[in-house]
Amino acid sequence: MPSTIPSSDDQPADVDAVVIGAGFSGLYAVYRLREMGLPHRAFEQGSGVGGTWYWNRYPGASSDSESWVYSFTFSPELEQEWTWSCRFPEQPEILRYLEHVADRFDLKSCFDFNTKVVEARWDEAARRWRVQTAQGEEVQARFLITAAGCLSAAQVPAIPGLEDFKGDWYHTGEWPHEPVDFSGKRVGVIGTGSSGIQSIPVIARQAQHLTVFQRTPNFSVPARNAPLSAERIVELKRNIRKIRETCRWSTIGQPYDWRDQEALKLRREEFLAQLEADWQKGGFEWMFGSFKDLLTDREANEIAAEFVREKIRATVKDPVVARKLIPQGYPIGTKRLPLDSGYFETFNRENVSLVDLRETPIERIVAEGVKTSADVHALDTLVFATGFDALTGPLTRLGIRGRDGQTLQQKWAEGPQTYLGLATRGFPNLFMITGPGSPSVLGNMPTSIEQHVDWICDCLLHMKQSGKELIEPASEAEAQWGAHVKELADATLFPQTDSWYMGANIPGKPRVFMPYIGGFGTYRKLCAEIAAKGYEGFLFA
Ligand code: NA7
Repeated sequence: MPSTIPSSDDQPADVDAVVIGAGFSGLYAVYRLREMGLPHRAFEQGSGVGGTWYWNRYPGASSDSESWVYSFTFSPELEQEWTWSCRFPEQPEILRYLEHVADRFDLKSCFDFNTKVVEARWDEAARRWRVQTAQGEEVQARFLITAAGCLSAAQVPAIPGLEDFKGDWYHTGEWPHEPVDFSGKRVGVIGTGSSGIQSIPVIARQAQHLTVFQRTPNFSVPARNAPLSAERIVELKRNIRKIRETCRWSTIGQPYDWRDQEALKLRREEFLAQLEADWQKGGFEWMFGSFKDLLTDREANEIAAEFVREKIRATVKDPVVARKLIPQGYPIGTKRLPLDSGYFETFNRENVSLVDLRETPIERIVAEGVKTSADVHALDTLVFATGFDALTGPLTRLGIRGRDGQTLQQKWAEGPQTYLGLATRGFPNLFMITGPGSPSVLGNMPTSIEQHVDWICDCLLHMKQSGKELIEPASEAEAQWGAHVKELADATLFPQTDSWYMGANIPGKPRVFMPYIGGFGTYRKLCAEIAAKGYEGFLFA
């Protein structure tokens, strides 16, 4: 193991591993590294822990996974002592949870906060990563572990004139820490993805007037969030280990899975009755605990899509507004399906108006507000709920350079190439937690994260015990994995839609379905088998 050279602030400048990020992944990574006795440094550009939940403080921000699965499983004591208040926890509660985890396991001392990594360069001669921070420190590490999240590179679209706007503007993914007061304000929200759909009902209740600028109408399923009763909490805590075990082997890291049944084999009334029964449950189960052909068969999908369109028509009173809100032309579920708490009902409010940007596109932002091809919409506050450079963005912006100075952008010019979403050829000793090519955003994130961190740490232990210094994927293994990820995606309806899963929301980004869609349990098994076969597909030196 390397010697430890003290840096200016008495932290070692030569370590075994550098971890970037202090969200769920970074916290668990440093917990495991410390447990294994591997010297490490960890950097976080925010002033505290939380990752997604540190940055996404917009009104209504909430987990779309149930609280009893959207949390760590590594400590049974933690599971028993922490009590969630409701089914889908909101951002402040999740942040409190992550703060609690960090304090309980003394993880904050492992991090340098307010410290942004601006470059990580592989030094072939020294067999080290040289990690530079914006604060001017250089740390050397044998291993670089990215815990930078999948949806952390906020995307403000290049609409001309933003600098002229006289009001305040915010992006949901970089929300201020102090509450934003919308009372008495004319507010505009651009974007109707998950963040827009969560924030719009809350902002509408506060604002004098809310204008929603919608480019693509979205499907949404009711969350039916509710407080957890004392009895339910006791029951959940009693069964929590069993619930977690089911999540580990399920398709999307949830305690439910596809029914072993095809929708089109049912009579239509039976299919519709089941959709209705599942709709009443609320949450993702409506789609991902439903029939297994919903995301592979356009006809089955269309019946489910029409079921939701009917719900929108029944909810929105003004038929003209309802027509604008109704999604058409892409299969339901192939854009990230939002969960909502009164989203469509919000358009029945007197103080809410909808601008259909397909009819009247935004031309520019002006001092008074947003100018479309039809009007100037006067605004005091503008909210960009316009999403993220998903999956690859958080990694490419770290300034990672592998062998021969190659950047990740260069390597991934035609789309991300990875082996298992964990590593990429030409970048030795780099591990990506929930990288592109792994299930990541298609499942419950903490389940994905813990599996990746455990796999990486086991691999580091294996290398330590067997005296191996370097690891990277073999070219053939990486190519085969890429082909497999594509083949699985092509068997579904996902590639038919412009979505951030496909990189379609970022101008110039290659159109590639980025996550692994073969199911979380299958992926976990595969990763374990590869490790058991001596890390098949990886090259060691
Ligand atoms: P999304 O799902 O990428 O949604 C972004 C929304 O912003 C979507 O409706 C976009 O319309 C819209 N958008 C993006 N750029 C523009 C421009 N230039 N003009 C008008 N509208 C635009 O991001 P979210 O943050 O909502 O969701 C990410 C979350 O998914 C994440 O936080 C997880 O909770 C799950 P489009 O559909 O592209 O036409």
